[in-house]
Amino acid sequence: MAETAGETIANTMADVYIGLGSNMDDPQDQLHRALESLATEPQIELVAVSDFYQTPPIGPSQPDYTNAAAQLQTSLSPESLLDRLQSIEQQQDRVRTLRWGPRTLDLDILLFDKLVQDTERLTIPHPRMAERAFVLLPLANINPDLALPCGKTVSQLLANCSVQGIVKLSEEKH
Ligand code: A4P
Ligand code: MG
Repeated sequence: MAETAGETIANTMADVYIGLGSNMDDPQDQLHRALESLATEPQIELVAVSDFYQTPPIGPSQPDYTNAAAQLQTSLSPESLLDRLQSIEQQQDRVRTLRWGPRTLDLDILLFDKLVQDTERLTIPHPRMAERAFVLLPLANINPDLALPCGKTVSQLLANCSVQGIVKLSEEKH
């Protein structure tokens, strides 16, 4: 809550975590470009970025991914944030063919405050995040004590995941 001219107004900024992934056309550069786009979006403040990780693909046979996570503050609704993320994916030539197939850029909303929602377009928390080391390891790099709406922390969930084959690529945190 903030005070202005004796009036109390609600703080409408949400604390959001997103997952970034790429396994085509210079994945590390794809993630850097996406982060630059996010940083210049109105109504989005980039708060923290994890290190980058090389991760074995889950799904059909395809090249390894580069994965990372970012913490944002935003006044956008979840649906408007998804619109912005999908337009950044389009700017970077994302073509949707095979489910879980290779992609230049995937931007997923992982957590949006403590929101739990399951609509046709948007499921929050991201439905598969709790069992995926390629999501949890970057998140733990930002904040291992971050709690999901289920009450478990990122580090507790990570303890039940295999991190085999995952390699830290670079120190990106800022
Ligand atoms: N959608 C629903 N909830 C969300 C959300 N929380 N965030 C809908 C973003 N989108 C959400 O997504 C399909 C639809 O999901 C969207 O139109 C949106 O309305 P998409 O990005 O077009 O397709 P996708 O990413 O192929 O589908 P999906 O099911 O989200 O895939 P995943 O689960 O993200 O898996 N292996 C490694 N190592 N690293 C990876 O990053 N990624 C995937 C994709 C597979 N294997 C991987 C990785
Ligand atoms: Mg996706």
